Amino acid sequence: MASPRVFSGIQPTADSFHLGNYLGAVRQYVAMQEGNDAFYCVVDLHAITVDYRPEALRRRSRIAAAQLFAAGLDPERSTVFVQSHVREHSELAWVLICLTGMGEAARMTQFKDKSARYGEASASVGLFTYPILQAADILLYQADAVPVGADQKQHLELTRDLAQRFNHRFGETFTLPRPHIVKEVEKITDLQDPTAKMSKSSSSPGGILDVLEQPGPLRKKVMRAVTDTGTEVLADDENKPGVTNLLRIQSALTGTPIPELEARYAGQGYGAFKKDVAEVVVETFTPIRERTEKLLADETELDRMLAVGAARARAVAAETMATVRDRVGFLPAS
Ligand code: AQP
Repeated sequence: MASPRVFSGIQPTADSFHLGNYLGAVRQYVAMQEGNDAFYCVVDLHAITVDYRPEALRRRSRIAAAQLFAAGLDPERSTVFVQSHVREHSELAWVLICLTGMGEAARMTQFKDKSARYGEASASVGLFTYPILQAADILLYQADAVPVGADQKQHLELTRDLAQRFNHRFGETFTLPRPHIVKEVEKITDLQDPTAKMSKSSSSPGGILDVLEQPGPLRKKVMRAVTDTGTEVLADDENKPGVTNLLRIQSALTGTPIPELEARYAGQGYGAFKKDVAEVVVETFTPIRERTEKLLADETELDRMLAVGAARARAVAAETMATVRDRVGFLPAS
């Protein structure tokens, strides 16, 4: 029997991934290359839905790909590629756009949040249709599972709805994907605003821990993370969101259950606890940063690795798209 198919995408919208991207997504990508046929994509078409500069996009796409390999994706086992190298993403998106209701698209909360942030009048139609392109990304590869953070739940529901609608109208074509969300790390929060998601576009510099950041600033940010006026290291989302976020981070990075951490720091206050969290973040990120720098030093080789990924991805995408073209009634091109 064929291995289950896994697909996920990550945006090249910053000069580094952050701890939320790493724990919520990238670390799951690495784990899921075992026993699955895994496809991971740097989604540059998604990155142009908001304001950007072409040179920065090119640089960030390479940085994103390098971080994926540096975090542990093995090009022999995983297909790692850049979205714009596979034309079928845009083509399938158009077909799915024509199956999506305006009201359905307008309900997407990420669009509402982002358009409010950038100013509704200047939000692009691309930002509005972003979740439909995401559905196309996933469905092209007939993915069974999609590792993502909690913020992507609603987009995955739309993806399933569109797959079902297409299958119902044109005949069984798409696999219905399920989100793979790891509860403990589904929403890593901002260190300065521990009820908000840690985010590339909305976190302040003090609130975000970047994978490619140097140890000094990483330590400083963890030590300055907002906690509360108490002294107890206890998980309590309601009353201690900052401490709870740090406990989740330490637990995920060390594999130590939270109750064990609570017992370890009982009566010690926040200082010793934060120091240990900072150390484990630095220990995790340093080798990834060093490997990323090495990969970025040889762009020709990095581009070659991405070309291999794109060729593998294209083969799968072309097969799905040929079926779709036929099912929806397009004439054969030859
Ligand atoms: N704080 C987070 N906790 C857990 N998972 C997270 N993800 C993002 N933030 C957190 C997951 O990372 C993957 C890639 O995200 P993305 O780059 O495609 O876009 P995003 O979700 O929009 O991430 P950001 O940082 O918040 O970017 P901006 O600010 O540009 O919107 C996804 O699987 C996401 O769930």
